[in-house]
Amino acid sequence: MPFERTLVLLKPDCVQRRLMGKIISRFEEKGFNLIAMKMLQVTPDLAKQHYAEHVSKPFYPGLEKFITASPILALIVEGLEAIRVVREMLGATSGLKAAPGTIRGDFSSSRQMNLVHASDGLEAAAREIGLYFRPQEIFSYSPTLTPWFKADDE
Ligand code: FUP
Repeated sequence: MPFERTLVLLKPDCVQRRLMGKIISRFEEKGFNLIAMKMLQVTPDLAKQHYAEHVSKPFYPGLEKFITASPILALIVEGLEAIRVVREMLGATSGLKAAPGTIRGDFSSSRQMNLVHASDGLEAAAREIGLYFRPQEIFSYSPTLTPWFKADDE
């Protein structure tokens, strides 16, 4: 099973609503490793790079205004099949459609203010990690509890 890294952003609504701790706890409790973390203010330029596929869409101006409005917390989450599993933990894009039990399903009732971003594939994860972190800001370590979260051959 692939051991992957994925970029997670706790968006401005998450920081403002004081939900960072709760959401970080979900990833920790699941057994993922947090290997990088940084608070930053997204600039319009970074927003355009991050959301390159959406820049020409009608909803983009509102999305840029939202994502640049207040600081965010960027994280790198690492673990087995982290890209797929973290996306599933987030739930559907809109908090109104996301299943109960998912982060968006439990805490969001909006399509734009959906609290969290996570990379949607290997290529996106590599690109997005590069946008937010320099190599020296990423920590490779083996948490001592690892043998209690997965078998050696997993
Ligand atoms: P996701 O992969 O679930 O984060 O969602 P998308 O890549 O489809 O969309 C990126 C962000 O644009 C979402 F977080 C929410 C926002 N968005 C809108 O604000 N309006 C829309 O109509 C669609 C997406």
